Parts: sequence; structure tokens; C-alpha cells
Amino acid sequence: MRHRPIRRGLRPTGQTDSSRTGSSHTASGDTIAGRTTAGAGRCHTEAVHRPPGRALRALLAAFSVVAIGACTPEPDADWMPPPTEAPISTSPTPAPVFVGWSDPSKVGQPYGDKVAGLLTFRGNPTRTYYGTGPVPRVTPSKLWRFPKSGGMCAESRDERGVRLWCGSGWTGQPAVFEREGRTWVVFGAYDRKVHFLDAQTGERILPDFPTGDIIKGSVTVDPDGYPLVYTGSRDNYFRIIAIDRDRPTELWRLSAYDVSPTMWNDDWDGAALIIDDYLFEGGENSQFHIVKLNRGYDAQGRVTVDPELVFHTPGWDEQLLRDVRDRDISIENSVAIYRDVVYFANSGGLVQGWDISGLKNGKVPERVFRYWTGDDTDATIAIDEEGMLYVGVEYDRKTARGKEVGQMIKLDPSRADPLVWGVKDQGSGLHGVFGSPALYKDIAIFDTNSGEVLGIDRANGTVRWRFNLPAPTWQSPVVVDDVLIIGDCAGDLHAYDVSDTHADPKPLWTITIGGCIESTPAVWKGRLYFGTRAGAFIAVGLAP
Ligand SMILES: [Ca+2]
Ligand SMILES: [Ca+2]
Ligand SMILES: [Ca+2]
Ligand SMILES: [Ca+2]
Repeated sequence: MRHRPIRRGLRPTGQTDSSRTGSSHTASGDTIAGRTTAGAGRCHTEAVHRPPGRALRALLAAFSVVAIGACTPEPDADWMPPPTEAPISTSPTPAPVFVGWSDPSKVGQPYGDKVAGLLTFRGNPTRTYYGTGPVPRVTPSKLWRFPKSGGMCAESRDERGVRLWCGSGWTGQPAVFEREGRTWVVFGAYDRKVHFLDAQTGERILPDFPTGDIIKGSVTVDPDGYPLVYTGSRDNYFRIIAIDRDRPTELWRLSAYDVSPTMWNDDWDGAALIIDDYLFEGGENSQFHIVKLNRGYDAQGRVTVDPELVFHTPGWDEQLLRDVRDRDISIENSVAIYRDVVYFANSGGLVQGWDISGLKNGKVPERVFRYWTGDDTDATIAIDEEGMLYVGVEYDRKTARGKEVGQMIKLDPSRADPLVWGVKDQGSGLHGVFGSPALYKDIAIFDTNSGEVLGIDRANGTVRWRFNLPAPTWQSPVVVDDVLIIGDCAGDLHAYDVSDTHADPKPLWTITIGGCIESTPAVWKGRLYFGTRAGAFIAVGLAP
């Protein structure tokens, strides 16, 4: 096990020694080497429908030019094409090869082409991939349960004291992937352990990996095929675990206290992204971290890592502290990457983008986007083909800003006023969004703490349809094969045909599982894998 103190690598301007301990309340905006989108954090705008953003208009314009070039007859009537049977200009111009971190053409696609699977929370760097079908259109059955009897339970202490936690909850999405002829299901649970199961049988492939506290987040499986699993825990460590030996083996861990300054808490709920040997992860210590993994194999062929924390930065600034007036700033969502910008938000409601274009050449990441939602933003951001951000926000602090902006919002990071539209979910008690929105055709599907499920027109924010489930719905909606799959907190799992995005979803089937279904299901080859708050982990599908 390596646990190296962090003393080298890139640091944000103004941070002189990242290993020092410091007051957790002295960090300020001036420690962040970022430029702020002019006025973006302070603009107080109406949550109304806006015309398409600049990027969309530019894209549409580009398409029109291509279309005109390809389809309009040549105005010079005297010119005749040479007599040839070879097709002329009928093959589309090949798309330029994307150079950078996260290819926009991979939105909605699997993480990569090296490992078949659903490898991280919401599947890929833009958090827009939910698995593969064929999804059953008739009522499936329970295939297996883990454990075979009893539940996965452990005690954990949080701000509400010590309680017994069972099964899995938010976000809790399992990873499912193919390795050496088997389909693996890997997930962390409230019994404090990471589990490695055979998707076919529900039997263990490897012994459980214990951590020191419950696991709330979702694991990430190495997308490049190294036998590595990356996971956080409430025990304050983020770990890299090798799965190529008799038992899962910790190769490295990062403590929430390895960096400073920190703020609020020390858990790790976010699912990391790994691209080009770099790992990106936000922590409840309120810091965003980048780790160079230096993966390899030893002489015996066992996987190795030699990680180096190359960058970290507070996810807050002085403006945010003035605006929220408390210190609950933790990063609880999973980072998303589009082109060369890493996006995430925090419990203070600061949505931010960090430019990593020069990371491999030693250039310090720079903050290039800042937007304040006004309230706790724990839902992971989904990013579409055009780089638009879909953000779910809680209505908890009930600030004037949150009231104005709305709880389901679309942001265009290229605009001085990024708010494209906002849909409200407000009222007394806790409201707003905890699950990550699903992008499907021309709609974004959100669910709310009060059990409402909404299909929202991505272009203009119009609510196309809405229905209610037993609350709270904290899981993220999943759409595979034109079928929306979503569980509720009464213990039922539902499937709806949503192929006509202008029509109300058509119910296909409902099965009773029992226990609040709070974790997001993984869908792989038509089978559904998920945990419940009742204690068990379940596989559902058509019986073979
Ligand atoms: Ca903790
Ligand atoms: Ca948390
Ligand atoms: Ca939060
Ligand atoms: Ca909250």
C-alpha cells in the first residue's frame, strides 16, 4: 500500500505547499488561478426560456452551410461534370479526429472501446451512457439476490448521529463489465464493503473488500483495461484496488486530509473519471483532485500504479462563501468532462469548469466557468453534444437565487449569462433534484425529491410530460432501448416506453422489489442490477 504525502506537482497559484495544514476557513478566491466568466456568478436572471445558445446557433449555421454546399445545384449552368461513374461528393466529409480529453462525438456512447461495460456512474465522461439492451418489454423476474439471505448493513455516523444503514442508496450505481469471459458486477454498499460478483449467478468472484465506513458512491472500473477499481468510502479514503489476484488488494489511497485547505467533511461520494492515465475526482473535503496514475505491470504480470497528485484546488471561492453564508461546500457529485474542461458542482451550488487542455504539458488547470445555482448541487452534471450542461439542484437553503434560477437547469458555458432555461421545483420542506438527469432524444429526464418525474424539452425548457412516484426519487433515471427505467421509494421498479417524446410515457411493466430503490440501476445486455435500502442487491431480467 502506498500512501505518499503530496509534495510535488502542479499547484494553483498562491498555494505554496499543498501538504501543509491550514485553517479550513481561510481559503479564498485568490488562491484559485482562474478567470471568472464575466459577471456569470452574480447575474440574477429570470428563469425563463431562452433562444438557442451561441454554440447551437453556430452548429446549426455550420450544418446549413454544409447542406447548401452539398444540395444546391451549381449556379453555373454551362459547367458539366466529367462523364464518370465514380460518385461525386456523395460521401460525407470525414469528421476531424478529436484531439483532447473528452470527444463530443462520444456523448451517449460507452466510455471507450477497450473494456465492454458500464464502467462508472452514468457510464462515460459526459455522464450520458446508461447501458445496453435488449430491455425487457414484458415483466421480467428477479434472477438472483445478494446476499442470498439477510442484508448488507453497518452503522455509520453522520450529522444526524449513529444509524444503521442497509443495502445501497444514492448514488450506488454498480459497474458491470466483461473480463476474461465473465460479466462482473462491482459495487460498494452500506456494509462498508466493495463486492465483486458474477453477473450470471450472483456469486462472488473475489472476496469482499472491506473499508472503514459505508460506501455511498459508485465505483469506476479502469476504462483502459488495467485490472483496477477506483472507489471512495465514508472512511475518508479514496482507493485504487487491484482485481487481478486472489483477493482485491489496495494499491494506493488518498486521504481527504492529504490536501489543504479543506472544508466541511471528508467522505468520497463522487465516481472518478480516468482518461489517459489521469484520474479526476472531487471530494467532500471540497477539493478537486487530479492524479497521474502511472499504471503498469510488475515482473509477475500484476498490475501496478505509482500515483502522484499533480493538482488540487478548492472548489469554492470568497464570493461563494459570501453568497451561501455557511461552510457546507463539499463536492458530492461526480466530475464530468467535455472537450478539455472538467465540470462539477458543490453543496454550495457553485457549478464550475476547469480547463485541463495543458495538463500533460505541465500547464496549471484554470477555472474557465463559474455559475452559482443558489443551493446544494449534488446531482452529477450531464453534458450534451454541444457542451450544454444539465444540472439538478436541491431546494434546501431556499435562497433567493435558487428560487429565481430553478432546480432543473440548462447552462450554456459559452454565454455571459449561461442560463438557457430553468424549471422550478419549490415548496415547503426539502425539494429539488438529487438524481442526475438522463438525456434522451430531444428531452432531458429529471426526477425530484418529491417523486415527480419530468420530461423536459432540451431546446426550450418546456415540460413535455410529468408523473409522480412514491417519494423520494433520488436515483437517476435510466433510458436504454427507448425504455425509461426508474424505481421508487415504495420498492417498485417501473419501465415506460418513452420513444414518443411528445407523448406521456407508456407504462410497460412494474415489479415489486421491496425497500426504497434509491440507487441507480445498471443496465447491461437487458439485465438490471441495483441495490435497495432494504439491504439486498438484485438482478432482474427475463429468465433464460
Ligand atoms: Ca468520513
Ligand atoms: Ca455525502
Ligand atoms: Ca450536498
Ligand atoms: Ca442538501
